[in-house]
Amino acid sequence: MKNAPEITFDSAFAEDTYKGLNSDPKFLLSKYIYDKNGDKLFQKIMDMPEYYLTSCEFDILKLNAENIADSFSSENGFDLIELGAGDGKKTKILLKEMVEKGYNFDYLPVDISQNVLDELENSLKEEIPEASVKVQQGTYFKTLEKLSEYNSRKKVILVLGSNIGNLSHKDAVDFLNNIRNAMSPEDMLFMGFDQKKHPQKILDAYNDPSGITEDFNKNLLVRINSELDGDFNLNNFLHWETYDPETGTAKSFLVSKKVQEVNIKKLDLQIHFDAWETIHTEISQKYDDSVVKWLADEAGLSVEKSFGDKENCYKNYIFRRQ
Ligand code: AVI
Repeated sequence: MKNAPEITFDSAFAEDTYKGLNSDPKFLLSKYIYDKNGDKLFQKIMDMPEYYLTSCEFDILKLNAENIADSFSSENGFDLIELGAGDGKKTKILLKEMVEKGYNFDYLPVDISQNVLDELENSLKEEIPEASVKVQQGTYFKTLEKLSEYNSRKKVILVLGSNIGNLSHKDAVDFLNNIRNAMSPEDMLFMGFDQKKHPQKILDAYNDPSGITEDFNKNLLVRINSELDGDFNLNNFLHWETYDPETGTAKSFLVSKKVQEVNIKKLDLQIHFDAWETIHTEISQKYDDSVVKWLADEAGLSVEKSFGDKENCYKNYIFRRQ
């Protein structure tokens, strides 16, 4: 990176964008894809036939609902805390099962967006009125810190959707370790991990012909244009996906189709792109049992059980503190 001039940034987005576009090779952070538009595009991705992750996890929960619900249950009841709850479509399968069995539990969905939580709460009132729901607005970690102080009964922490895959192994260990530190010995973590599989199936999931994933990836440029007064021309960039079957890492890029200059007024920045120069935007890590066990070990957790679909395309693991 160039020597940083004395510059103050209005937001973490501004600072991270400045850093990423001044690096060699250039990068942007995938967490900034998710504004209102990015959230909508991700909803569309989850409905795409190529994006097998959602239907695989749905099937796993459906097929094993009874078994999973039984592992969660506890004599004194439990709190089911879901990090990044979204529309709760998959979680509702488990909630229905637990309500039917008369389990004593509270459902605490955590999400950064109050809007998402309001919608979830309303739909739950209609579809599963028996469930006790206490929505928690905030970031994962602030909420986990708060919740780690409630130790009156068992906590089950739910993270669905293979969200961990958007983190490097190092960040994934930190993430798991933060969760572990909020857990008591009887608590459980239930988490989804997309698995290594035929490389073409993975590439297809991240490179749909309808261009939804391309729009999702380019939402980073849209945000820079609107929030930082940039002049990226979206047509001058190509959405490109790679998958390395050895490491299990899928990577998304935006590739400059030509030599071009881009101005970002609020960062007081002009960026030069060579023809075919890349901006790395996202990783979507794929796992196998040994990598999941290694990550868990590093974070002080152990795998207690796992549930897969017929082809083991995707797995949900139950972890406990070591
Ligand atoms: C949210 N996350 C797990 C998605 C994934 O599969 O990496 C984000 C995504 N990126 C492109 N398509 C979906």
